[in-house]
Amino acid sequence: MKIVAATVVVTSPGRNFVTLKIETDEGVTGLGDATLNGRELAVASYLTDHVVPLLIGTDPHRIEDTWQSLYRGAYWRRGPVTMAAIAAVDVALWDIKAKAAGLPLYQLLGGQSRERVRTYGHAHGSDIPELFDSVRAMLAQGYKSIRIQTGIPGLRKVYGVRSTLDQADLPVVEDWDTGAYLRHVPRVFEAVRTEFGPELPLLHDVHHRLTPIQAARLGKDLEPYDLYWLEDCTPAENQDGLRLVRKHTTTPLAIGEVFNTVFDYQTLVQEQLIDYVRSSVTHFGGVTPLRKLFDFAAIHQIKSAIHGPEDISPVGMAAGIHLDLAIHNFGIQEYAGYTEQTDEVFPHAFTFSDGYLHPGETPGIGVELNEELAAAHPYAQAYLPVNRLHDGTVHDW
Ligand code: GCO
Ligand code: MG
Repeated sequence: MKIVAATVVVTSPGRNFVTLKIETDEGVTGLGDATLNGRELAVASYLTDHVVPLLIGTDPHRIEDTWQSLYRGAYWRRGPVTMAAIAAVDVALWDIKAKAAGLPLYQLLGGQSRERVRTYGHAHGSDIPELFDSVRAMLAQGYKSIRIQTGIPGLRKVYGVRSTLDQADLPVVEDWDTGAYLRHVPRVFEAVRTEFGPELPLLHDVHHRLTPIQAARLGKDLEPYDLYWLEDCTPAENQDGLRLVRKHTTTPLAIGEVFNTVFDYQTLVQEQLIDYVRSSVTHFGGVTPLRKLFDFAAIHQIKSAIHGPEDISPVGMAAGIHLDLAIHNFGIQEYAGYTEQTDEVFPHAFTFSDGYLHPGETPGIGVELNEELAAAHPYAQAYLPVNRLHDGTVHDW
């Protein structure tokens, strides 16, 4: 089998997605997700201008070799643009291999280790009553584990609180006050536990905003509310900082959605400073390296928790769900769901019901791209917000 064409499709059915389609001389095609929220066209160009010419004429079955040649052959290693581009190729090749074998991808990854994939969804409210309504709505949709995000008194707009997308044609400016946040969040969890009882698994995303000592304090303050995890409590490129957090609190920690390679996790995993690795197929270079990360994490009793916001396309999501079903050290899968418009552009075999996902039995990853419909939703420039302190200083978003 030979690759005869590879094309990049940028479509915006409500938000931007970048998809790579690889075609072979035997008529089997594969799809890969290359969406990097807010920097989409950089990856599209990386693929079209620099990667596609290298693929034409090669054997799509040589996934490991292709991955290594794109990673090592670029000389300039790592980084989100490079790794999203490599991910798209990797997933498209796995899609082709599994279709050629007539098997859903999870069968090539070792077969299922469980019947279905547990998810968590997002509840949010600008205040506690609004948050309670949102938790009830999530429970009604079947979710069994729920991430809790709320507004903070005195702040206009905080990460995770609006369901509409945090995108705009210029970055929205949000405001931040660490003291107000640290005082408020434990009260929120106390209220949620009182209302919804001790059993519901609850998660919270700090979104990289604290120093290690502040994160340590928050982890301690939240211990009575028994969180499933505290996510991205610090900007974790400072891996050493997690030692301090870990010394102070038993609240489980999840980190890694902005990481691109296993090297970003080296200290965190080897010293067991975290409990869940959060990378997605799309931002980590594909199924090939993510599988290796999960095996590395497993040795240290760390579980998977694939990043699954709306800005991972159904193609990237599907690839993740196949991994979730197959690996032994699965933890939980984030699932924000998709709009009808997105589902029409990307018809998929994976299903969500009763709080669980299943990748389906369609050969490959089980996602198609409706190219006509995709063309009807052209790219629209969009940025993530920026975050500023009250004196105007830029803070982590
Ligand atoms: C999450 C994430 C996302 C990111 C988004 C940025 O836990 O789902 O933090 O909400 O902010 O993916 O593009
Ligand atoms: Mg997050």
